[in-house]
Amino acid sequence: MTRLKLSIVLSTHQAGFSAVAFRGDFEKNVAKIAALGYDGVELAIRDPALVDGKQLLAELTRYHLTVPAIGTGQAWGEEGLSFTDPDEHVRRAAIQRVRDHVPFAAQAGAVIIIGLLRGIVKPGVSHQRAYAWLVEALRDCAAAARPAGVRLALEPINRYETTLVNTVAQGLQLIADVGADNLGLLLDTFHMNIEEPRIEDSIRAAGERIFHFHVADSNRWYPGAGHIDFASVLAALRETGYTGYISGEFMPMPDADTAARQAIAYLRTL
Ligand code: LER
Ligand code: MN
Repeated sequence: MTRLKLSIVLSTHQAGFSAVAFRGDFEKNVAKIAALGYDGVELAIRDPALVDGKQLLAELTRYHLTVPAIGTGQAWGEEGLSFTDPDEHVRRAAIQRVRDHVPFAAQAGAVIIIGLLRGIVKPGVSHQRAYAWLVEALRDCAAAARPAGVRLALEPINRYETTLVNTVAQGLQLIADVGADNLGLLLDTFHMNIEEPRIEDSIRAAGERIFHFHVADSNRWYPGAGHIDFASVLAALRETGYTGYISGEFMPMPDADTAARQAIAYLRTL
């Protein structure tokens, strides 16, 4: 059996999001991640204008690390950008931000993650209206990414974080409504453990539309620290023919180094 390709989330700047495994001090963390045996880093980038993509890639290449995915959620968390804000300027800025990620994503060979950047249904906005904005925005972003060969991965996120697209079934419906072949799903075991009746069945349903995969245990600690059956979940993922990365996105508990070490030690046993 081929070895799982493992990556871990790393932010290029300080960020508030607690599931980011390593924060700050980029080079030191890259060295640590490589030494632990990870194959890649998933970069959380608030604004690509703030990073030197060439330099980033050169540094990662030195450590033989790839970049399977780029996380965009900090633009929501720190700037309030979203595809579904009632203010058209905010929606436009969110779309532009995804377009801005395309050149570096193409260079890195990374998928662009659409997580919380899609937003939530804001007060005074109907679900239908928000959903229509979301479809429009994804069409725009997918069309901008396609010529560069870049794919977008929409992440179903649990009900406590968003009211738009919580389940895999809703994600697949959205993909059908958008109608773009470079739009797929990012599945996250933490969210699936809350929303899906059976995680393995949802993985099978998503099949070839799985463009990226996040792992955290039921308590959002590193895999192995909670009660998700990762042997069964990853077997279902393999059955779909998925050859991408398994990316660790969990809380830095009890501390970031221990979590990163425990995660890879556990996942390598599967
Ligand atoms: C991002 O990948 C994610 O899983 C969200 O829960 C961020 O809040
Ligand atoms: Mn996630």
